[in-house]
Amino acid sequence: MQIKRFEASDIQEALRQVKSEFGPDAVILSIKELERESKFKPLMKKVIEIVAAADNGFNNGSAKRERKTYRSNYDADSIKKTLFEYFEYMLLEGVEESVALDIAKMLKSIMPSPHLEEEGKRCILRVLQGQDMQTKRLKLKKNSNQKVAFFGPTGAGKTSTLVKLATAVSFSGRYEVGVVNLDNERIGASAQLEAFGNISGIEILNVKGKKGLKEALKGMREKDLILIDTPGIGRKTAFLAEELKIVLEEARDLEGYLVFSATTKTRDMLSLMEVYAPLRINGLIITKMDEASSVGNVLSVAYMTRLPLCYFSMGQEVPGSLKAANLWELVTRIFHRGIKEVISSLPPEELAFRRNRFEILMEEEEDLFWEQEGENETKEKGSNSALSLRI
Ligand SMILES: Nc1nc2c(ncn2[C@@H]2O[C@H](COP(=O)(O)OP(=O)(O)OP(=O)(O)O)[C@@H](O)[C@H]2O)c(=O)[nH]1
Ligand SMILES: [Mg+2]
Repeated sequence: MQIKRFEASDIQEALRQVKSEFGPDAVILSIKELERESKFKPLMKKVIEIVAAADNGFNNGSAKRERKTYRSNYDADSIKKTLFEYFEYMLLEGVEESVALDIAKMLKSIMPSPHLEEEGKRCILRVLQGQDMQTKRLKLKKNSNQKVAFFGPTGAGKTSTLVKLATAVSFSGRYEVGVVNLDNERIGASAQLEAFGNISGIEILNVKGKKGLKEALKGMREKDLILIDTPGIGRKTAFLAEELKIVLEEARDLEGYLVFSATTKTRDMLSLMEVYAPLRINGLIITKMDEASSVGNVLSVAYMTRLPLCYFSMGQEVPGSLKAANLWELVTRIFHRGIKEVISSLPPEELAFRRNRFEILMEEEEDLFWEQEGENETKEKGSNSALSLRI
C-alpha cells in the first residue's frame, strides 16, 4: 500500500489529483483545510490537504489495462459523486433522508448526464411521477352538488383557502357555490366567513352538529359545489376528528382536503396525519408556500403518503395566491440553488464523512437482495479504515 499527501486550492482539484495518481479505488485517510502564506502577505490562503492510500500498482508502471479500468470507472464514479451531491442537497432543503435516498437510488439508473442540473431536475420529476406522486384539481360538474371539506390544524389556512376557491369558482360565472361552516364553537369563528359572504354574495350557512349539517345540505342541494369549513384539530384535540367524522356522515360523496402550512416540519405533518386518520382524505393543500424558506418537507409528506397535491397557496391575496399544485414547480423550487456551489461550500471533513455514509446507505438495499460479482473483494478493500472513502 502506498500513502501520499495531496494539496490543492479546493477539494475538487485535490480529489482530481488523488484520482489521477491513485485511481478510483484510492482510500481517503484524511481531509483538512490548512492555512498557507499567500504571495500577498500578510494574507493567508486556505488550501485543502488530502492524505490518500492506494494499493500498489495504479499508475506505477502505467499498464494499459489499468488505465482502461480507470477510465471506465471514472464515469460511474462521477455519477456516484453527483448522486451524493443531489442527496446531500435535498437534505439541506429539508427532504427526509429516506425520501432523498429513494430518489438517489432511482436516479442512479436514469440519470443521463451528471453535469447538467437542468437535466437532473427533469430526471427527478420523472422519478417522482414514476413513483405515483400525483397532482389533482377539483373536477367541477354542473348540477353535481359536489361537497368538499377542508381539514387541518388551527391556523393552517383552511378558511382562507376555502374563500379563495369559492371566489375563483363563483367568479367563473359557471357554477353556483355555497359554503357551510362547521367551525362556529369558538368566539368570533364565524365572523371571517360571514364578512366574506356579505362581500361576495356567496351563501354561507353556520351549522352545528349532524342535524344542522343535514338541513344545510338539503337547503343547498341546487348548488354545484358546497365547500365545508371545519374547526382546527391538533394532537391535543384529536377526539374532535372522531366527532367530525360522525357529523360528516351526512355528506355523502364528500371529498376531504388536508390543509398544511409549508412552514410545518415533516414530522409534525406526519404526526397530524394520524389525527386525521378517521376522516377521508383525498388530497393535500399546502399553504404559506410564500413564507417557507425550503419546501423539502412538502415533497417528503406527499411522497411518503402518496396523497395527491391539489393546491399551493402563496400568499394572502384572494383568489390570486391560490394555484393548482404542480410537481415541476415543487422540484424547481427545491432545486433553486446551484447544487455544486451549495455542496462545495460545506466543510470538506464533514462532506467526506457524509459521502462515506451515503455510499453505505446506497449499498445497503442491494446487499439485501443479491451479491454482486466481486462484492466481497470491494468490501475487503474498503474495510481498512472506519473513515475510508472510495472516490
Ligand atoms: N402568507 C400567507 N398567509 C396565509 C396563507 N394562507 C393563509 N394565510 C394566513 O394564515 C392565517 C390563518 O389562516 P386561516 O385561513 O384563518 O386558517 P384556518 O386554518 O382557517 O385557522 P382556524 O380556523 O383557526 O383553524 C391568516 O392570517 C391567513 O391570512 C398563505 O398562503 N400565505
Ligand atoms: Mg378557519
